[in-house]
This record gives sequence, structure tokens and C-alpha cells, in this order.
Amino acid sequence: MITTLLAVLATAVVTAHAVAPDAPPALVQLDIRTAADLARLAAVEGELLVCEVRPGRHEALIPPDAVPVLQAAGLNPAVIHPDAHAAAAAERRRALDTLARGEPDWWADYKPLDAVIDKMHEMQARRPDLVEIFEIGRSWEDRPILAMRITGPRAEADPCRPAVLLHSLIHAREWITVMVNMWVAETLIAGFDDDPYITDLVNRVEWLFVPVVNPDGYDYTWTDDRFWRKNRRPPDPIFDRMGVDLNRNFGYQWGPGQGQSNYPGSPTYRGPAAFSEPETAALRDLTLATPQLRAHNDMHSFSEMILFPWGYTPALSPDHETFDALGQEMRQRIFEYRGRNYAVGPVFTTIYAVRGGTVDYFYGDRGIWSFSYELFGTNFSPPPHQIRPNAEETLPATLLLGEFVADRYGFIADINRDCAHDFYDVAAYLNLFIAGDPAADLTGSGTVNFLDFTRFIELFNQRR
Ligand code: 0X9
Ligand code: ZN
Repeated sequence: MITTLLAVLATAVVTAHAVAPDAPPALVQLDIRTAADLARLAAVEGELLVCEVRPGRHEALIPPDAVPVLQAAGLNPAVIHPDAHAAAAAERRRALDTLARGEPDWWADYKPLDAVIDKMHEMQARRPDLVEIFEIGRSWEDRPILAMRITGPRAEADPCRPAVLLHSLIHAREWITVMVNMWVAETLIAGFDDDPYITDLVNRVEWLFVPVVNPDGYDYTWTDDRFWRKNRRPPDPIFDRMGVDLNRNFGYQWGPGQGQSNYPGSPTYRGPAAFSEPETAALRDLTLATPQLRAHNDMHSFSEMILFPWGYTPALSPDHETFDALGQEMRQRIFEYRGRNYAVGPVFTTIYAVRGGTVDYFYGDRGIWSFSYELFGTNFSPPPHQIRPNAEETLPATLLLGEFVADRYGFIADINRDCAHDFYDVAAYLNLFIAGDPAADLTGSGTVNFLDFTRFIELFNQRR
């Protein structure tokens, strides 16, 4: 049954955004129980906002005059707002007011692009010893795509320090992902020195953040169309339609097949070539320049899911067991916060087919532990008072990636810095210890003594 629904969804998705600009869509809630219901929604050029379709009550954008049609068809549409764009405008005014008021809690409401960039610079100014901002590329409209590196001192002397990349806002309308991602950065910065668990994670892992992968699309949702999804690639010459779905443009198994579209008007348009878009090329170049990258999480909304490879095939990946074990641990950590139950599984079988997505590229091409959230919600911006709980709820699960790579790849006891954990490290440590070299002072006491030696043995035995 779900399979049939998903098959029809592919058709429904192609008609999305077909609503004429002169007739602003209505935001409604309706029942989708069968594939026929989805087909009826598609027939009136309606668009479901939820990214996966289980039978149930869902939000959708529909032409206002389609309400009676869907009522007659038994979908029970309830109008949340007769003009979805007007509702979105009110939401934007509220968020911009909060900003203008100088609300001290940055996570009290959603933030436009400039405010996100300002916050990144504020973080860097607060801890210049930990935080570095750099540009990884420029969008179609020449906006900088900014990355932020957060890691403890002596990173240059530590070429094996494993890296974790957390990126968000590939899809322009998924505002909450930016807030949730920035909360992770804030936690690492604020907890360094004070919280031993955080200090350890920041010292042992290089954390990379790209909070807004799609700055043009994000800005556009703040100025024009709240429900825009893709980037802002200029209109194609034949169909005159804008934008590529960046989560279909990555270069692993990119091309025809299930889970993408080659029609430029589709919300899942894959683009003219793999990495044809400056935004996806920027992420690719960042990973190529970061050989020690071991894990990433691509944050999306909404559906409450923890996803991993594959997206292009229902086959299980060779590392499925590890992915699933990690995913279950993440699920458990999220559950412990307030009992919210995220689903866990491969993209293809948990949501639907996705070809050319981040998860497949990072795992299939770059060989790293690749995850993707669909965050909490019934739409793209849960009420602002829920931003912080959502950020707090997912934080321990996100930090698990850091624990995992630090334990598996980042050895403090890798004394000879060859990125391996073996007997040569024991020999190297003994030499330093006998010479009284300050590098042998593992307890940080200022002298080299027997406690340093036992600390080394302990770290070595724990494969740390
Ligand atoms: O269709 C998508 O790209 C994702 N759903 S969304 O509503 N956020 O657009 C599902 C794909 C999830 N997988 C990856 N992020 N790779
Ligand atoms: Zn998304």
C-alpha cells in the first residue's frame, strides 16, 4: 500500500508549484489514505508539504477553488489559511520583529540569511582560538557559501584529527534545519573549557558546519516564496523554469532512474549534469579538501527520521549493520529527551527513492559515514517556541557522530602521528618519556612522571 502511494507521489511531485502566481495557494490539511487520494490531489495541482507519504492527515498547498472538489472527493480538507503566502508573510514579519527587537535568545525565532552570517561571525569573535570561518564557494547569485570550522588548539600539529561535517538548508524552505545546526555549533563553543565531554569532543574532532548550503534559495523564501525548495539556477531556455534540486545533483549514480526528474519545472529536477550547480560543487570541493572527513549529517525537515544509504536502490549497503547500530543509538538519544520516536533506516526504504542525493555521494564516493535527518514537524517552520526543544532534542544524537569518529579514527595515543594505532606508538612514547619530553606530559601537570606513563597505557588500551 505504501509502495503504491509512493509511486503515485512521484507524479504528484512533478505538478508541484504549478499553482498560478496570480492565485495564491491555500494551506490546508487533508486526509490521504490511498493512492487514489494522492491522484486527486495531483489532479487539482495540489502539493503535499510532507516529504514522505504514509496514510494520514497531511498539510498541502492547493488552489483555493479546489477546496470543494477535494471535499466532494472525501479528502476532508480543512483550510489552515486561505492564502498560504499571506500566512508566510505574517510569519516573516514576526521573525523580523523579533530580530529588530534585539531578542537576546537567538533561538527564539527563525533568522534570515544576514542574521545567520552575523551569528557565525559573533561566534568567531567570541572564540577566535576555536572558530574559523571560510568561503567554500559562491552561489548562482554570487552569495558566499560559508563554512565554519570548530576545533581545539594544535589542529595543525594533528593531521589525523577526524572531521565531521554538519550541513543544512540544501532545501530553501526547511528553515528549522539552520537553527538546529547552529545550536550544535553554539553548544561546542559555549561548552569548551567548562564541560569536559564537550571539551574532549572539540579537542578530538574537527567540526565543520555549512549552515546554509543554498543561500539564494534561502533568501528567496524570506523575500518571495516561502515554499521554494530548489536553488536559483536561471530559467532553462526550453521550459523557462528555475532551479535545481540540490539533493538530486550529487555525482554518485546521478542520472535517469527512480527518485529524481529531468524536467526543469520539477521540484526534484536533477540539473543538466552531476555537480552542475555551484552549491553542490562547493560541498564536493570541501570534502575533497578534507581527507580526514569521516562522517556528515545533512539536515532536512520534516518527518522525524534518521536516514542513511542508500537512496538510489533498496539494496542494503555493505556497511548497513554499522549504519543501523549508529542510527538506533541516535534514535534512542532523541527519544530520551521527551519521548519523541524518530524512524531509522535507509533513505530508499524509509522515505522514498532519492537519486543524486548527499547521502549516496558522501558514502558511495567519499567513503564516509553518511547520515541525514528529517527533523520534527508538520510543516517547514514549527512554532518558534519549539525551535530550542528541537535543537536540544537532536543535539546528543548529532554529537554521537563526533564520539564515533573520535573513538574509531582519532587516537590521542597515536604518538608518532601516522594516523594508525600500533606498537610504534608505544616505542615512540617510551622515547619521549625517557627523554622527559614535554610531549609526554599527557596529564597536563607540567612535569613528566609515572602518572603520564599510566595515562598513556590507559589511552592505548582503550584505543584512544
Ligand atoms: O526529497 C528529499 O530530498 C528529502 N526529503 S525533503 O522533504 N527534505 O525534501 C528526502 C531525502 C533524504 N535523503 C537525503 N537527504 N539524502
Ligand atoms: Zn529537504
